[in-house]
Amino acid sequence: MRFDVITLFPAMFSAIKDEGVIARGIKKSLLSIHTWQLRDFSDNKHRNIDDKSYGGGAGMVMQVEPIRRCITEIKQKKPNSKVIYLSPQGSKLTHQLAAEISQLDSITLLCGRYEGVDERIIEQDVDMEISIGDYVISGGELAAMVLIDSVCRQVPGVLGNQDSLNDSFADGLLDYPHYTRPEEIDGQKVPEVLLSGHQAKIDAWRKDQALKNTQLKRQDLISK
Ligand code: 4GN
Repeated sequence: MRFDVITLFPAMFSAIKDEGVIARGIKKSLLSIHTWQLRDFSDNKHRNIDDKSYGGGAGMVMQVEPIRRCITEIKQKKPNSKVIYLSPQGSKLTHQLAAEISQLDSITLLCGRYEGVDERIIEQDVDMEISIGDYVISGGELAAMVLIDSVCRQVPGVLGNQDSLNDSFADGLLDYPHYTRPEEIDGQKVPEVLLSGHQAKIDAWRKDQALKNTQLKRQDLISK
């Protein structure tokens, strides 16, 4: 799967490209992440890509032309790339939506700064507007990285033996509790059943814990 990212801060993406699960996916040629410096698509010597907002008010708006030129260049390589804009106005990113996106071959992520992009980009160039949650952050980059990470976990081969099937939310429930050595610390014991070696019992306990966890912490997930 290929990601093309349009951003004013390409260096931020070293956070996911250089280490961890995504870096390994890149090494295995299952993933690639290409960043595009939007300023390279400016038409003036100052490399400006933004201008004042029509109607007034504080803050700058990202202009149509540089973004459209950049998308055109990406689509010369990947004509079917789906363009996603990260914004608080988007549909909420869920495990399910990440799974659907992971089926695509190529996506382009547009990262906004300032007051965001000219609305005509959203109308004509953007296929999907996605939000990572009901809060505002200073730029679309961190949101794009959250999306890339959640999508890449579900690309076959990126995690060892399909570990994402065990992720929280994969079955609509929260996770069960996890324990490792030592068996006892400061009087706190690992639940007996996990030491029993009886896998069916362990599976049943984990299922029950996941359900209880969800009931206790996220009643809204049960109601759905
Ligand atoms: C996305 C972008 C929050 C999200 C963002 C989100 C940059 N904040 N909830 N900040 O997914 C206005 C235009 C804010 C760019 C945008």
